[in-house]
Amino acid sequence: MTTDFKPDYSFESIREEFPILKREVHPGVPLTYLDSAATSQKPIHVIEAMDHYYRNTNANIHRGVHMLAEEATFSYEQAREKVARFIGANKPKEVIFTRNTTESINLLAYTLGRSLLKPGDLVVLTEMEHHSNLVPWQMLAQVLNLRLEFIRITDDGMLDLDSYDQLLKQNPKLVSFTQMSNVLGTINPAQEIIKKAKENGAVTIVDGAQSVPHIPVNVKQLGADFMAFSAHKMLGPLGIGVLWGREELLEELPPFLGGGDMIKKVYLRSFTYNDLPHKFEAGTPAVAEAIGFGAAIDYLSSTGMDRIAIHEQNLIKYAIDELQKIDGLHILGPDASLRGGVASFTLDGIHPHDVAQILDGDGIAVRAGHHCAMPLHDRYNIPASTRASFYLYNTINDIDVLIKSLKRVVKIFG
Ligand code: C6P
Repeated sequence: MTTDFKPDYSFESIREEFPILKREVHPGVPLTYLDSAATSQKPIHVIEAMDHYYRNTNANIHRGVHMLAEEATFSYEQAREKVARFIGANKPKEVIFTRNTTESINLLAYTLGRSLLKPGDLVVLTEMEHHSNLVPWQMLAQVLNLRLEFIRITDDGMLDLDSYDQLLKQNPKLVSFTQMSNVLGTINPAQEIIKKAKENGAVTIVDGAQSVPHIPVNVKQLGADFMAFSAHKMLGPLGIGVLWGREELLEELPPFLGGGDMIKKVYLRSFTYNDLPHKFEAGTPAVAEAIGFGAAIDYLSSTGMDRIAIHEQNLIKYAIDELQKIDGLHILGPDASLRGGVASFTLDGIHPHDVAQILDGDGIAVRAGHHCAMPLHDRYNIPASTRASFYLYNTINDIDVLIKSLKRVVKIFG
């Protein structure tokens, strides 16, 4: 270690609770997992909660009167309550379980497209969006003839709020943006963006896929109308995500998918739909995954989101300091103090896939490519980047391993 960084040693012991961190990825080469922005690893508590469900309870929910069905329903609804508390929602019924952030945003595009939005309406997004918060709106724009405009990003990876002010003068109906960029790491001033949107009468959607796992998020404090995020990026299982929405807005939206559980009465030619949240949860849901998600939230809450955010702040500061010392390495995005635990970079003359391949030889998992944010990479005139991303189980040693391996990459490619 070469800076005056003071590590939080209590985070070292957390690694013990993540079984996968003990494995070797090549003979004699331990795993250094720096790809948590893609998906996080799972603590033993989450794995055991899901295992316990399948060994002891497995049943469909909201349908049976037998003991197993009642237990499964109770645990599923308890997970919803945990999510609601975690994000400061008013009521559990404001939490809709979906498959992931992508499905949550598609749900909104589909239902807002059938209620709020009309041909010619303006939807404001940003240039730093993940494809999941671009393509659903592009698809809807094709059908409804909407106008899409974008808050610009500055050369150092911040939102250009002057360009936002200009767009607000055109009275957008909807403003949808990421709270934290999965490439730049930038933490956007969500409260300010939402406040301005509200003053101009626009509905707001926050893509919380990268923020909810890493920083304390309170939807009431933010003042947002809707927020989307995924369990798998916050220590929970794959296959379950959340759409949170203000009750009165969710009430106004039409249902999304049709089928079991989302109905009240069905006739041969018509139906009436169920109350929130069931109106948006058609078909048998991911019950074990909801229970695992609940266990993940217990884990994050007991660790403390404030502490996790500070730990990641320390890691990213150290990482950026060290990365900057490598010749020909260019970091995308703002100063460490303005971002979460994500560092994407390019190396002069070396393709990100070659970088990632050599790092993999040293047991290091990073992501290389466009990270599902092609327009963002276009903005910086680069086809791809290499991304290292951190979570509560990462340590200064992980970063030292990364830096050593990157120096090897530079040496190999001369
Ligand atoms: N980003 C990454 O490696 P899903 O795939 O639906 O769980 O999450 C989509 C999504 C939406 N918004 C943001 C800001 C995201 O980062 C992601 C997922 C991963 O960056 C996988 S592409």
